[in-house]
Amino acid sequence: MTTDPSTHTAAQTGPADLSAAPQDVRVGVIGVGRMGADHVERLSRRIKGARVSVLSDYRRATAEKVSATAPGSRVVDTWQEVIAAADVDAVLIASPGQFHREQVLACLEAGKPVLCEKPLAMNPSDAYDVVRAEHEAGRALVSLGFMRRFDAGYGQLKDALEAGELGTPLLLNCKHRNASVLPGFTDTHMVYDSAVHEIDAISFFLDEPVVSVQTVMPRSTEKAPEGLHDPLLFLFRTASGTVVTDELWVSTDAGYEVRTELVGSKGAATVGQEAGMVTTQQAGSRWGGAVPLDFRPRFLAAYDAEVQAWVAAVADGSNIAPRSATAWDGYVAAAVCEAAEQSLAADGAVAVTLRDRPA
Ligand code: ISE
Repeated sequence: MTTDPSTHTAAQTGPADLSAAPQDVRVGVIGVGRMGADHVERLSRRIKGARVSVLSDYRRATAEKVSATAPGSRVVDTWQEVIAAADVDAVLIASPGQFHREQVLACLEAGKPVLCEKPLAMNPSDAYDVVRAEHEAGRALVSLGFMRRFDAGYGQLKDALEAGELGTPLLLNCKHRNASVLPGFTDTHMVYDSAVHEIDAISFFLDEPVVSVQTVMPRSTEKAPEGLHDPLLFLFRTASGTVVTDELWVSTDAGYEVRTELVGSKGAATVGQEAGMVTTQQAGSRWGGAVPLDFRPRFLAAYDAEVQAWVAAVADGSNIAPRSATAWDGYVAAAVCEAAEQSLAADGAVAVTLRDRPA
């Protein structure tokens, strides 16, 4: 990766000199908190063919600090300036979810490819606005950051399904554990922030719509933060009758664990678990090796693969990498999340209805 330390100046705000067109994809990053800073680090150190040129965060001091780690980058005051910057070829959005719709729409307006962290929007109607805008723009520009699609285990399972090795999918059993969550995490975050990954896994593995979802509340662990129902169990049913279970527990106090088992008519396969004895949900847990503490080390390779594939797609003009989640996937996830959240208060399953997919 080429970087030019001489261009690093946090105070510089004007567009770069474009007379010598750089080969690297110049990425503008919006939001450099936990996930955004992680992406800046990977773009600056591990991703080939890209560099961070411009970044912003609502905390200017955070932006300056992160920019100092990314040679050649500069800080601007607003996310609008990131998108508009002449030295930004493509945008990576890692701001809080409630800003995603507006920021992705602005990228579409500017005609710039964008990789947006999940969720695409906080409700299906907002997510559909993005689907419609992209359709009207007439160009596929939106990739959505469901990084598990780039996890090696996920890829193997997808390959096995596509090759017919497992037969007809009957059940997909998912387990998702976090050691802890950030303060302020609510039941809504359980759905839109955490279970949303398994909801996208349904689109990824089964490639068919969810028709209903039931959210079940077991008794909560005493480790759960005040007011949070933890764990939760989700039961999804797809159009063809495959049932998906998702056990989600986000305050284990132990480690990070994501396990996925597909039960097919010809056999079952599990990914996310190393061979050997495995103990979890207790201090000193073992998962082949040490259990990672959060999703960043667990999915480091998946995030790297995701961002590398996106950069390659931007460079070759296709803009969206094979197997990447799209705006449509983001809309589907939001529609299923909405039903899952409604089911928290309902007695039984809630139906999911999807709008038409633009041709
Ligand atoms: C977080 O936002 C993520 O995306 C992680 O992958 C997930 O495991 C965690 O539950 C979420 O809070």
